[in-house]
Amino acid sequence: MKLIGSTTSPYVRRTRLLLADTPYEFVNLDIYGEGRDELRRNNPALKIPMLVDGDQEVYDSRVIARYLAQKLGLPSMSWDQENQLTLIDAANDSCVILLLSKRSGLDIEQDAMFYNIQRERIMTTLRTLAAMVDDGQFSQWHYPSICLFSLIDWLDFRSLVDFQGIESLRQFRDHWLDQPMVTETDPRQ
Ligand SMILES: N[C@@H](CCC(=O)N[C@@H](CS)C(=O)NCC(=O)O)C(=O)O
Repeated sequence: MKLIGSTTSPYVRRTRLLLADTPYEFVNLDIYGEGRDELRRNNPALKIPMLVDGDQEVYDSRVIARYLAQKLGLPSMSWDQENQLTLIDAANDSCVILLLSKRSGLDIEQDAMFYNIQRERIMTTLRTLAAMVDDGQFSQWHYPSICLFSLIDWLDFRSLVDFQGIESLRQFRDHWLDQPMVTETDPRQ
């Protein structure tokens, strides 16, 4: 299997953590720079991660996780876990939008509907996820925990949110730092 991604993407990191015990080839692309042509050749959606397993291409981390669960016999997710993943992805997508806006020289603090709804979504999803952490819903190292860990560590790395009031998310991140492949996939390296 070949995983195409980058070392900084939280969506790629979740897949790398899921594959911690599985041999595969990792292709690290700079998707906004010299790796963009290779990305264009591999995925018309122009997003990472994508997985290539023999003749089968799989786009999108969520679909890759389903593919791997089937292939490797990993546990499937409950509907509540699917909802957790939807909240994590919603926060993650809005934060990617903020990061790309910042890199484009746009003022993400401006009082404009587009940015107001991103900030509101980030706040509501992260508060809900922090409450779920407090409730013990992420007390095992399963795929939803892997995804939440990758998001929170990336938000911290990019300094994208203020953790005041949602400190349990950082505590959750700190709790899982010793898991396999966490150090090797640290985006700060
Ligand atoms: N739903 C996708 C989201 C993937 C995603 O947004 N990846 C970012 C990198 S963190 C990306 O490729 N962004 C490129 C772009 O938005 O142009 C997944 O779960 O794989």
